[in-house]
Amino acid sequence: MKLDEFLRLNAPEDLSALTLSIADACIHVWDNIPFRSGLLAEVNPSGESQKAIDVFSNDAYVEALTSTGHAAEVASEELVEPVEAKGGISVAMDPLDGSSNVETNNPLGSVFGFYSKKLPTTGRNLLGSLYVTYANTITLTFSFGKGVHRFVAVRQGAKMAFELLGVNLKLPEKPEVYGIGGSNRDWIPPVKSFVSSLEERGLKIRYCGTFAADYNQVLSRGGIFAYPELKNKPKGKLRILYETAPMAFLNEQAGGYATNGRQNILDIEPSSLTETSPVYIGSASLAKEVETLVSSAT
Ligand code: FDP
Repeated sequence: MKLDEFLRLNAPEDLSALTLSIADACIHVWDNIPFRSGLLAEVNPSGESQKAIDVFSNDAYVEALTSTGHAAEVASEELVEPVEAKGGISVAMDPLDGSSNVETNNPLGSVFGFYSKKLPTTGRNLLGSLYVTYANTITLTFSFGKGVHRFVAVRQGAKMAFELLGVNLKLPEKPEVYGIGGSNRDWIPPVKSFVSSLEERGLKIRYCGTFAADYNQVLSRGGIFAYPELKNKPKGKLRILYETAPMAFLNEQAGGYATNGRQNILDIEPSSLTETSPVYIGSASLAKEVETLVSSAT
């Protein structure tokens, strides 16, 4: 089944239009990756160096989302202020997740949250979320609150189309993989002991440095991804609005749980667009276990 047909049957008009605009734009972004991997002089609002493909993907998605008429604003990791528009849905996005993987040709991603309220706001106001993986194929994985569904890009003549890969995806019962960001020497003690116990239980380490791609394999294989509280970064690295809340929403729809170590990521009230939080996300049993360890240690 094609993406447009699936959305016509299973999603409201506004979220369908936003999703279809992302489906078109992500092919355009993908096509441009080989030509746009040089560093620009500017830094983004979070102080990281921007690469041409970061700027390009930001502009491509802003244009695609606002032209649907359904975006009220588009906030982006690459923008200081959101772009205002006239629709009803606030979109928060990381247009190119894992940009340090551009030069090495490792997987990249894009992450989108569709909120019913003006940003910043809590993940409880998410209507849906979606992430793209650019790897050996391009996939779109999304949830609008009724299950998690995945499509893959396939060539059709001169164009690409998205074909259904799976509906109502659920995290497997038995967790298999884990990936933890940051340097091992900076992990707080409960994270260190949690990781040792994952090893003792035979889980395999899998980490590529792109949140969307690292989470993607947790969704398929079961397990946990974390960008934890670090000794030198108590609020972790990943942004609540653009990254952790959208993924937490989708992960919950897949039967999982996501925490900052003390509370459900979806309950956090971010006070700024760029606020970060530690994240432990994936199989519910493991995310709850690490939440207990972290919260009882401090
Ligand atoms: P990047 O800075 O390369 O865009 O979004 C931030 C992020 O990537 C995540 O995708 C990824 O999980 C994390 O940073 C990787 O950080 P480390 O390099 O510190 O592991």
